[in-house]
Amino acid sequence: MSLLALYAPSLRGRAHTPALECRTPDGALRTLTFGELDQRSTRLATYLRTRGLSRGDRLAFCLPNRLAVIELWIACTILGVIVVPINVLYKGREIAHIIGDAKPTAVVTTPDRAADVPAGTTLWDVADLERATEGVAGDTAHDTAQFTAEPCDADTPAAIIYTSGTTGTAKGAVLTHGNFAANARALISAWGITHTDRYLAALPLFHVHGLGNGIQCWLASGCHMRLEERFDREDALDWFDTYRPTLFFGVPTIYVRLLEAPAERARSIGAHMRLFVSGSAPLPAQTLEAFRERFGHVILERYGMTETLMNVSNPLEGERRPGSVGLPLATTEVEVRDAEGAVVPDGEVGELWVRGPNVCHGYWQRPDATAAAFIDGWFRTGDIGVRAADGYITLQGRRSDLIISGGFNIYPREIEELLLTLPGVREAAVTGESDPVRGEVPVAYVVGDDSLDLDALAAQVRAELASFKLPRRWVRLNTLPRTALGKVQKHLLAAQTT
Ligand code: MCA
Ligand code: AMP
Repeated sequence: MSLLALYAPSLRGRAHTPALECRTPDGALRTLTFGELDQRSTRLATYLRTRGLSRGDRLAFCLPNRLAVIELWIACTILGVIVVPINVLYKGREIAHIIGDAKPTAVVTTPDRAADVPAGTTLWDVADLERATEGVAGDTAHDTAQFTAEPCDADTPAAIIYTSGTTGTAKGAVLTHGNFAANARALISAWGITHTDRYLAALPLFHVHGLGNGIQCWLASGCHMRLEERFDREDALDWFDTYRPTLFFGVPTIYVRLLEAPAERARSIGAHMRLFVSGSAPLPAQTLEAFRERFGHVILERYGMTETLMNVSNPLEGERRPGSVGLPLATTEVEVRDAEGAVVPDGEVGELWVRGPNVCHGYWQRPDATAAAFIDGWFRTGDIGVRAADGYITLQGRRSDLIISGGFNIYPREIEELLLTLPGVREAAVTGESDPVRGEVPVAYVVGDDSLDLDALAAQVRAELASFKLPRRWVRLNTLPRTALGKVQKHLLAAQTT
């Protein structure tokens, strides 16, 4: 089994077709065909096997976007090894939790990140893997001619991707090859993706938006991809001008940034684009409208989750309704249910339950969490929404107090639990405050004793949490507003300043 066979029929007969362009370390662009990608990934798989990896093992990576991430993904697929992506912005305790839970054989990263990885973890320098992939390691054991791949079927786990629940502790959603394939098929069909598309990839590959939608749609359609290390508002317009993509996936913050484009440039970009897709966080109707005016495109908004990949999407043809995430994708069923699990009539608010080949089977070694989330084959999303009589679904919030900032998820409970361990803090509550660019940002309300120093507290938190989780505002209070039962009334916090 090779890349070309894995993604047949989209890649069959396309060994000499350009597959992607990406940056070399010195910033130049490098182009690879599907055949070259195939050979390189097989060489990497051969090398990984010599390092002891075999079917069912986990291999984590903590890397910004680069060619090696894609080749690692393909090599692991060939070997039946389960990939564990780690957000590059994570710090020690966040990484330690994932490693302690998934127990990967090794973490592939760059040496500068070694200090963030807990002592005792096996680290593999990505540069070594890259040398092996290039075939310059000089080790005959990397002879790909001898290589036999592991057969992988739809139920074979492909990745464990960590996502938090109301507990604030991240759980690993086990996504299978069948989940990724079903998701890619549904999106390719819904969004009309073909081998003639040119996909500009700037979303991080450690989340399912970039990995599950981006990489899988690229391979399963055989289109062309330009991979960038990360979205950069200074460079993004140049990428659009020079690469001339037809397809782009972004989070709302990215679209807010793109609105900075001068009118003429935006029009010219719009002229060669076919489709802009947004997801991971609510796209404000004003952003949708401003973007339509500037770029001449109505952004297509869709809705998904790590556990389910994509569920609902506005249509390619037909109304893309502002504020709505659209209609269920072809192979996904979506129901709106009440607290007792009964389906509610159209127009009434409830929790979205989903079922389909895109939905994961459960959480890594968490039968309790799996049992709580899955009922009779349906997955309870925790998202609250309403279905209109014509089927369009509008999200209205979540059961938990998730904050989404720039498309990254923040669970207040995680920050609150950390604050309570720090000197001088007696009580802490974290809420989201709306922000014109990021959508939401976290704000911390703290009750402390005399020793509490908010500046020192902020510095300690900075050392422990990914930058996007850092509270943007700190408020010191004498008490937190609580109900008679002692539950913090978070909705009253915004009105409190001292
Ligand atoms: C942000 N930063 C990063 C990255 N993204 N650093 C390294 N690599 C990244 N990929 C850091 C910056 O260093 C900076 O840190 C801070 O974030 C803000 O960066 P800035 O340059 O001001 O960026 P921006 O113009 O505000 O844009 C931020 C962004 C980023 C590019 C939109 O938030 C982003 O990539 N979001 C996408 C998240 C995503 O893929 N979510 C999908 C989750 P400092 O503050 O220290 O200076 S999957 C999901 O939700 C479901 C399944 C779904 O439906 O898709
Ligand atoms: P994650 O935990 O990263 O899988 O994030 C999934 C969550 O992102 C969903 O449960 C939703 O709450 C949110 N989300 C994804 N897409 C959208 C969207 N288009 N609009 C609003 N929220 C979204």
